[in-house]
Amino acid sequence: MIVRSYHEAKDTERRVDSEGWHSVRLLLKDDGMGFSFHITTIHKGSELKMHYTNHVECVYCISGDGSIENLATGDIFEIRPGVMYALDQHDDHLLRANTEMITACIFNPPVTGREVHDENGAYPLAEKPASSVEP
Ligand code: 9YT
Repeated sequence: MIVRSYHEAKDTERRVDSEGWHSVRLLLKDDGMGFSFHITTIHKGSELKMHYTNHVECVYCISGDGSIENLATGDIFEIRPGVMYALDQHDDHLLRANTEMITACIFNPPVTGREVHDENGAYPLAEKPASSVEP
């Protein structure tokens, strides 16, 4: 069993800061769960373009409000406490925070710890999937 406190983890290297957000990663690849689990705070007024081409992610809004735009379709959804979105199609998206927004996020495959977005708004894969290994 793994038990961790956000309040303790937030002052360790589990906290990652980047432009417009910070995140406390409570479960990582090394924990062997098959997913990672993060409490991510989006700073007020941030507009984050993200495109997780290597991961699927779901996000649950705990507090704050904003919106998510699906950049493939132009659809915009309001985000407020109790709303979940799942990027099941590796959806290219824009997240806007009207206020500070606190979210719980799950990534599959799990992140390893220090990832921040690359120029395309993606995180690299920790390792290539078995199907892409060259003979
Ligand atoms: C809500 C959101 O954008 N989540 C992304 C995950 C977060 N940036 C992290 O922990 O890397």
